[in-house]
Amino acid sequence: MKYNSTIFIFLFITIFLFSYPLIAEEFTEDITIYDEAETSEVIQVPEGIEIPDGMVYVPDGYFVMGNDDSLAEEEKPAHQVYVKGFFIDKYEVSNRDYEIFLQETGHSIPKYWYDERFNEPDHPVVGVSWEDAAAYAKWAHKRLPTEAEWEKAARGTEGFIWPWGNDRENIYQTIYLNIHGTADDFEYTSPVDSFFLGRSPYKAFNMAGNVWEWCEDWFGPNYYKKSPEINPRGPKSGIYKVLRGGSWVNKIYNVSTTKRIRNYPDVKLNIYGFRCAKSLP
Ligand SMILES: [Ca+2]
Ligand SMILES: [Ca+2]
Repeated sequence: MKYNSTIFIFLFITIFLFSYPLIAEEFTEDITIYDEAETSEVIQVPEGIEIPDGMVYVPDGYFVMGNDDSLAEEEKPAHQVYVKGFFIDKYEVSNRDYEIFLQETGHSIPKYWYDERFNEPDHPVVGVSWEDAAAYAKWAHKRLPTEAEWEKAARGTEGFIWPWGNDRENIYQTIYLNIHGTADDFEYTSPVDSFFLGRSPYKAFNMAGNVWEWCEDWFGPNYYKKSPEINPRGPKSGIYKVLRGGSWVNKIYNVSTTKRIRNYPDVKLNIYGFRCAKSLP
C-alpha cells in the first residue's frame, strides 16, 4: 500500500512539473505577433505587362483614403478612392541610385551628400527638394506618386494604419520600421531594403519611417472633403507639396499610412527623401 502511494505521489509531481509550462501559457496575455502584411486582395498584373525592375505593382481599384479616428483634421473624412493600377518603387531612392543621376545629368548635389550620417550607398538619399525629386523621376522615365497612389501603396485595400497591419505595440516597433531612437538599431537612416516585416501589402519597403517621401500633389488641408473619387491628383495649385510616411526622427503616431505633412518644394531636409511611381504603358 505504501509502495503504491509513493508511485502515485511521484506521478502526480511529474505530471504537474511537465504540464506547468502549458498551464502558465494559458494565463499569459494573448499577444499576437503579426507577420508581414497579408492582403486578401488578388494582385494580378494585366496580361502582357511586365513589372519594371525595382518596382511593385498596385492594381486598379478602390481603397479607403484618410482616417476618421485621427486627431488631424486634414486626414478626414475617410473616403473611398479609386486609383488606376500603377507601379511604385519597392524602395526609397538610395544614394547609390541618386549618384548615377548626378553623374549623368550634372544635377546639383543634395544637401547632406558628404555627411557620413547619411551617405552610405544603400541608405536613402536625403536633403533633396521636391524639385530635385521630380527631376530625378523624369530622368528615370518615372514620376512622383500622387498622394492617393502613395497612400494606397502603403495601406492596401483593408485600411491598414501601418503598412504591416494595425499593430503598433511598442515591443514590435523595432522589427517593423526605423523611427525615433536606436531600439531599431538605427540612429539616423537605415538601408532602403531593411525591415522586411514592415513591408506594405504590395511589398514596398519603409513606407512607414526612415525618410519622408515627396509626393506629386500640392497640399490641400481640406482636399479630402471635396476630392474627386477617381484618381485624385490634389489641388490645382498650392504653396506646399505633400510628404508621406514619416522618418527616423518621428514617433510611431506620426508615421501612419494616413499621416500628411507639407513643405515648400525647394526645402531640403535630412528627413526628406522620395520614391518614384510609373503608369502602365
Ligand atoms: Ca531609429
Ligand atoms: Ca519612408
